[in-house]
Amino acid sequence: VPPRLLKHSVEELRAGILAGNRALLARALRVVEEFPEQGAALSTALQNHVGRARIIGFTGNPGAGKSTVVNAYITHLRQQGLKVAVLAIDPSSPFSGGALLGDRIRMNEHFADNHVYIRSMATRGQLGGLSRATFDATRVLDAAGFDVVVIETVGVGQDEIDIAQMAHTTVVVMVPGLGDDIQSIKAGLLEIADVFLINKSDLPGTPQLEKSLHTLLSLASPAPLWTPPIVKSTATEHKGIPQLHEAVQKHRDHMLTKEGAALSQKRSLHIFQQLLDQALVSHGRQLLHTHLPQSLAQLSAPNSDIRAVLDNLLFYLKN
Ligand SMILES: Nc1nc2c(ncn2[C@@H]2O[C@H](COP(=O)(O)OP(=O)(O)OP(=O)(O)O)[C@@H](O)[C@H]2O)c(=O)[nH]1
Ligand SMILES: [Mg+2]
Repeated sequence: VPPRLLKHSVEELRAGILAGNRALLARALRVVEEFPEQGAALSTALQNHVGRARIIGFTGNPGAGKSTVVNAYITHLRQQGLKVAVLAIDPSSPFSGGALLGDRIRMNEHFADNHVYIRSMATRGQLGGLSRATFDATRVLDAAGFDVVVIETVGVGQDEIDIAQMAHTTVVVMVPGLGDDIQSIKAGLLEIADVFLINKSDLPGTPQLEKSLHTLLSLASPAPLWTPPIVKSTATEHKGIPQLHEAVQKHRDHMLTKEGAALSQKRSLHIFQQLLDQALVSHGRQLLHTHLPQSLAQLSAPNSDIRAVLDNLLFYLKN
C-alpha cells in the first residue's frame, strides 16, 4: 500500500515549499522524517534554493531552559523582521508531530505567528537516521524562506554532537547549581560550543560557573581559532537575549574570516561522513534484504555459528 504521505511527488513538494504553502511544507518535513530516499531526493531538488538561512543550534542538558531561551530568541529575531523556524530534535520518541509540541517546547506564544514555524523531529531509529533527517529538514526550511533555522537538541550524545555540527553556530546552554567546578563540566561541550550561555543566571552559582568556564577556556592548548564567548541569561524574563544575539553574530563574522573558512570545511567533512555512513547502512540493508531469511534459517539451527552466518551473508555484499 503506497503510504498516503507519498501521494505528492518530489516536484509537487518542491513547488509547494517554494510557494510558501504551509500544508505542503509540513508534508515535506514528514516525508523527510519517514522516507529517507524521497527526503534525500527532495533535498537535492532544492539545491538551487538553499544556503540563505542561518542555522543555529541550541544544545544542553534536559531542563536547562533551551526551549525557553529559543522562545525568547524568536521574539528578539521577530522584532528585527526575521522569519524563524525551529526543529526540536527528539531522539527518544519514534513519533513526531503536533502532539509533542505541548509545554515541552515552550514556544506557544509564537504559534499564531505566520513567520514562525515550530516542529519536533524524530525518526524510526535507524542508525544515523536522525542526523540525515535533520540535515534534509534544515534544507527544506531554508528553501522555504526562513531566515533563521534553530535546531534544539538535548544532551551530548553522539547524535546530538553530529547534529550540532550542522549548525553554523552552536550555543551550549548550561545552568548553575549542578556543581559549578571545572570537573563537572563535560569535555564534549567544549568541543562543540561556539557560544556558552549560562541560563537561569538568576539562580545561585552563576559567578562560579562563569569562572570555571573562563578557566577551562584559558587552559585550551593549542590556543583555539575561536574562543567561545560566555553570555548569561534569564530566559524566563527575556534577559540576556540581545547579548546572546550579539555573540552569535560575532561568531558568524568570525566564520567569514580565513580561519572560519577552515572551520567550516572541517564541518562539511564531518557532515559528509555522517551522511555517507547512513547511506552505506541503508544501501547495505537493501542489498542484503533478500538474503536475510536464509540467515535467519541458519541461525535457528541448534548451536549455530553466528559469525559464520554473518560471513555467509556479507559474502553477498562483496559480490
Ligand atoms: N529560574 C529560571 N528558570 C528557567 C529559566 N529558563 C527556563 N527556566 C525553567 O526551566 C524549566 C525547563 O525549561 P525548558 O525551556 O523546557 O528546558 P529545555 O532545556 O528545553 O528542556 P528539554 O527540552 O526537556 O530538555 C522550565 O520550568 C522553565 O520555566 C531561567 O532563566 N531561570
Ligand atoms: Mg526543550
